[in-house]
Amino acid sequence: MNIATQGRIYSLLFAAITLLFTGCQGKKTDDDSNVGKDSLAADSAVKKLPRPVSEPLVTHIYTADPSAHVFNGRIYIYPSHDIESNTPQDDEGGHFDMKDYHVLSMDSVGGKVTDHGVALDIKDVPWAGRQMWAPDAAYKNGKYYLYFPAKDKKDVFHIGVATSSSPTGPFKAEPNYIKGSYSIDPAVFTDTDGKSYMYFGGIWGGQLQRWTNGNYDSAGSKTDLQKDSLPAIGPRVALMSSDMLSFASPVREIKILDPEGKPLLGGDHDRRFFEAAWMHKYNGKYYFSYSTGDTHYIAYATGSSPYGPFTYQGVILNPVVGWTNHHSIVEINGRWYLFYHDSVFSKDKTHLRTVKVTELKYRPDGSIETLDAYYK
Ligand code: FUB
Repeated sequence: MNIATQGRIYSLLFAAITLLFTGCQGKKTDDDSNVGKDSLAADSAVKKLPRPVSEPLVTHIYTADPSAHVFNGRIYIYPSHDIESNTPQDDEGGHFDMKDYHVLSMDSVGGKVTDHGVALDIKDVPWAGRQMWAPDAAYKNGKYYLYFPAKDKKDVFHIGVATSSSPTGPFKAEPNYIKGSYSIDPAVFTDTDGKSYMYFGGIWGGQLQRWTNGNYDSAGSKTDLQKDSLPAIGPRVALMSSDMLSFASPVREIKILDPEGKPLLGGDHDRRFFEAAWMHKYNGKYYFSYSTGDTHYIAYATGSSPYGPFTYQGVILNPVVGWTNHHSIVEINGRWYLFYHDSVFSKDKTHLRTVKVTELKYRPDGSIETLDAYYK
């Protein structure tokens, strides 16, 4: 089944389920917004949507794929900047045709959110052709680094890096993408020993299934390996160089195991990795979290090394309105938060999303409570 068909079926199912909810659309938080006005006018559809537990951080632009960090005591969010585009919807997400990044910031969760404007534009990235997807950021050596996937001029995804002296940019892109990088959704994690790692990859439109031999196979599958009884494709990890501009190790595939120690299989769509990697550390343990894509969960797996293997533990966030589910997890003043997105604000235009935040809770045994983005 292709991504568009899956998306339509999922939207229909979700609409049916949400008829059971009596809630109404969350109110807009920004009266100056021009975004979503047309879609909000269709009131009957609005009533079918579940009532969100969180409001969008901003509504004057569409934002998605939030990577949140605390730098110098302030919260910075590095999202994708979703736009309406003329690119027709296709099986590989061509309609996610984003062209720049904005940085958002706030001094506390619930505080005023500032949009710092365009931090990097695709026209200033020499190697990039189209589709600036989910970014991340890091700080080291007095510099801020913006990591971002984009398709090169041959339509192959790679991961680029851009630098700035400020967390809000503007960022200056390196002339070429990171050598050895491929696919999408970089997440850069700096461990307590100062070493930084990039986690990345995404199947289907993210092209990870076309890199099984270390080279891009343009004739490869549009979805996955199509071998359901074999181990699923794993996300990738590489050690970052000390200047944060390149990989200092070969790219490694990460193993995600079931609780019996067996690799999750390609057919296990409820649990296998799809895209949207994130890494955080809690009580000395490594928590690798990710989206299951076509089953729409944010799931997590834990391990004792940044390279894995990681053992599947459960779901952090149940499916949200829209096809994609993407997140980041960050500690802010001793509490933990999940940044995520959904398409409630644009209703079922799944490529137009808004970024949200909610608190995340650990149980005493270190497991994470499953969150719902909507009131029941
Ligand atoms: O925003 C474009 C893509 O959609 C991201 O790279 C994926 O993680 C999914 O959210």
